[in-house]
Amino acid sequence: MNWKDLKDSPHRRFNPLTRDWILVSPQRAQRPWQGKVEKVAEPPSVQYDPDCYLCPGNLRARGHRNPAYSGTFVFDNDFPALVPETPPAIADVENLILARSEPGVCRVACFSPRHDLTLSRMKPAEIEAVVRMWMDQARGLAAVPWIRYVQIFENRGALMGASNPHPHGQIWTNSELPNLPAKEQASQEDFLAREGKCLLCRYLGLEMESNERVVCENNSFFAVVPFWALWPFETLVLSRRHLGAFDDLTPAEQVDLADILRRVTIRYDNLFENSFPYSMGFHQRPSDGQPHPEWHFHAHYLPPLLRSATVQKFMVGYEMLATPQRDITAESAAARLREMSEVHYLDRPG
Ligand code: H2U
Ligand code: ZN
Repeated sequence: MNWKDLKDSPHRRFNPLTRDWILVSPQRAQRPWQGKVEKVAEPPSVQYDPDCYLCPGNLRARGHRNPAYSGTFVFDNDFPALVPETPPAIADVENLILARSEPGVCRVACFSPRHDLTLSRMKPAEIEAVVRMWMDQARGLAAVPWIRYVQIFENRGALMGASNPHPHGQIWTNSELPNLPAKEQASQEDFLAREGKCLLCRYLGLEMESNERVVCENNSFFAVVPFWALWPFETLVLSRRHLGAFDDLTPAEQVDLADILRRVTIRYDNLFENSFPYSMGFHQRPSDGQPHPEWHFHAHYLPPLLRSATVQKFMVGYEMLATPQRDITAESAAARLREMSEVHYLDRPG
């Protein structure tokens, strides 16, 4: 059977970053839907919300007042999942009841003072300022000796559990490598040792050759629907150059990163003409003082919407108990995203 036939019938695809398999069932995209209908998420209509705990000048839940900020604004999470002054402790009963204390730092990063904006509707220069803020945060936190990993991410939309539509992301840091970066690190390390080259540099080369799953590109970055995509319109943003971390971005690459994030999120919003929900985050080399030549800087966009603003993907049943599965192929998702306009539907003239 050749690849063309394989594409239309059930098959498994391998994720070389996590070394997991996913099930692809392209024929199921046609099935009727009588399930849950989600409410269409509309962006807020006001630039300032007196009740928003992220808007400039407002009081937060624990009594701190936000400054009258005009660009980005970062603060320590008032309800952090991890705290720096966690005392070291270990529990270990026959490797079955096993626990370790975990110190960390959690921050909230506002992208804009405007309550009604999203990254997709901010100006290029404003998104570049967000990229520089991420770089400063990554650099500062990575310099803390016990911090081994800086995870920068954004939850967008109530569907993804974001508590507030005000444009913001989060930064969590750990003293240990979190699960997914640890898996990706092991795969990249093995690939480099075995093949003598970087896993994601090589993968990007293959995507550039086939051009089947590329969504958009600029001088420094590519957005592709990865071959092993699990979420319906999942994308992977890859640097052309072998960068390891935020710290390695040149000024031109900072501008290009802002550009590709803007264009990917505009395409997302235009897909169903809503404020498209997703979780996204950057993966970069750990800050453990090692050179990590295997690490290739990238961002994952993991959006749950499947067929419309009201039909989303859930991980249930077989997926919770056996193997995750998707109905639309990475190739058809990439084709849909590729044909989307790069003018945001709310900013169309007329
Ligand atoms: P999400 O919307 O991405 O879930 O995150 C918002 C974070 O803001 C959340 O982690 C924090 C919550 O703990 N927060 C504050 O730090 N101060 C507040 O006044 C409310 C929410
Ligand atoms: Zn706000």
